Amino acid sequence: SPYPTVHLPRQSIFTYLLGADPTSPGKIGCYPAAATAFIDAATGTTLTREALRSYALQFAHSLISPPAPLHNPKESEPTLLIFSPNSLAWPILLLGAAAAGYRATLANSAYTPAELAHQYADSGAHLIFAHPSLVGVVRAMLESLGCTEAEIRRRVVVAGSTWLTKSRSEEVGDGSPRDLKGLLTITSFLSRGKLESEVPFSGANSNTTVYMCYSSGTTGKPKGVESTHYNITSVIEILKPAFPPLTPASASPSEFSDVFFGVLPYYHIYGAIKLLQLPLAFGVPVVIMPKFDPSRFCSAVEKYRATVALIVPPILVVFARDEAIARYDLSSLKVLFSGAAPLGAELVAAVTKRLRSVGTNVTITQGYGLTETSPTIALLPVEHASRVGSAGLLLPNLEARLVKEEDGEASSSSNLEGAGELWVRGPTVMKGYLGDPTATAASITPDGWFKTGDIAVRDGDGFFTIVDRRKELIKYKGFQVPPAELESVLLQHPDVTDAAVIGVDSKEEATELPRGYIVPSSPPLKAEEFAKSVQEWVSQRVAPHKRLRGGVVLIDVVPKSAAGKILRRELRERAKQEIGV
Ligand code: 4UV
Repeated sequence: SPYPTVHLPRQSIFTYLLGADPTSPGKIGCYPAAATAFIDAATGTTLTREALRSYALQFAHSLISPPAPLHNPKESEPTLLIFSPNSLAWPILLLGAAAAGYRATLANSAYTPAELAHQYADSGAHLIFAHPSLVGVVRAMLESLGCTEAEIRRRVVVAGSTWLTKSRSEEVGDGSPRDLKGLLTITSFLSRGKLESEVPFSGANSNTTVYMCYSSGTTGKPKGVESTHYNITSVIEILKPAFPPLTPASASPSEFSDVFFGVLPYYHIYGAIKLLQLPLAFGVPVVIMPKFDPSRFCSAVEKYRATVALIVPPILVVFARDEAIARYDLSSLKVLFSGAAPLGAELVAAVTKRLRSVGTNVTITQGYGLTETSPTIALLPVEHASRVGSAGLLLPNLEARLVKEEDGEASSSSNLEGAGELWVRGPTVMKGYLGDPTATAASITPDGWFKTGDIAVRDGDGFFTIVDRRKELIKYKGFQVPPAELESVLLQHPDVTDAAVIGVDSKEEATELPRGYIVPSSPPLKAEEFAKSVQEWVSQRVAPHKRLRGGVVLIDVVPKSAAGKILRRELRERAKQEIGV
């Protein structure tokens, strides 16, 4: 990295973000206790730093000594699963879990019962904190695993945020009374006391796992990414030098401060870090909104005078076209930070021009990272935003190599010239994939290099650009779509004998679309109708971001290597011809 090395603390994320120093009363984590930390855009309810700390310690207390009907993990690693759209409950649950010494696994709120079952079973979660609107999915999942009603009641807590917002108007629904019946709510869960501070934590504990987001990595199904306290506190420290200077909130809400805003989901590491923990570390308030809607987004920017918005490229597509842009005062916006997928130069130019035309002088820039690297690896500093398309400079304390395919893994000749697979080493590389030493060994070398599966180039000034992906992963609007998962769904179709799934580019939506290639068990009479029916069949079985929006194509045989590996590159070439790109 071109940046000077920074000092990295060995603290729990709870102390790092919300520590109370007896020598500076009135401050929490070096900012005023009364300063606003989170704002719910739908209701205007705010959570100060003090309230967040207090609720988190209450939550930690309840986790350590759960009420009688709830499951209390005694032997294995205490783990909870959070299944919720963005809400004010998230920072309380995440930081409270950390204060209690729990691991938290964060599940995509669009998951079907089957998808959730994989993460629930794989993570070994003892308790599930579910948003009321998602309790039906949780029930169906637990029932599919053979849980009785009594067991469901011992494992599930209903965790919306109406107890904080004092209003029933959750943007995402309240859940059906039948699903909620008999379950403990977060309010009763929290009502019995509070820890004074987090459970004892020493520097050695900083290598314990605190979060487990799920990522398919370079191949296969989603795996639990073990992120440690040290990974998370380190990523925030190394991001600091690359971030533009920000004005923290004071104790008086009327004074100017920077304001973060975005709809990045908190179950994804990009949102959990950049839109939750990083702003807390910077003392900057965050406006929360669970779903992207152009008018609501613009109206919230106007109302809360948001200065920094965190986004993914498809949101820029909307910005380039939607008339809401012109209806609201967006002049407070200074920076749009994109990430999670490639950012096109034409799109940046179009949105910059459009926003300027409505009086908003905004800089669009981007970061690059992976769940496995906690997540940010590189960031394009705002002052270099004219290098559109570049993922920016390697963050401090990180090392990188660009490994050429022909060099093989053991090569020592890999350097930073030319295109190669980006390998990184440093304090933010995950501990490993939960319970999967084989996958861990395949992605982290014995001397600590993590293989991103992305192909990058680096220019003479040290700026990296991601040019391709070697791994099989598909990204739909920034969300991971593991082809292996869709292939196993397709193989369950009674009339499909073999299947392969790849991503095809949609310039229009600034995303990839999953496209299925299937071998029918017998030639169908109407090929097109059959393909459509299979596409529909998959849609009914997977979360919306995994639908085969790129189409389903019938083929005679799935191209495979001698070892039986799907030759995705051949299919990608074929798709280019079929689609004409
Ligand atoms: O594991 P994951 O789902 O993780 C992410 C993390 C995203 C970011 C983005 C900017 C940040 O500043 C940040 O802190 C976190 O998406 O998917 C990882 C894969 O997504 C692609 C790439 O293929 C990764 O291996 N990807 C992520 N960011 C970019 C990207 C990017 N800026 N440009 C191109 N591809």
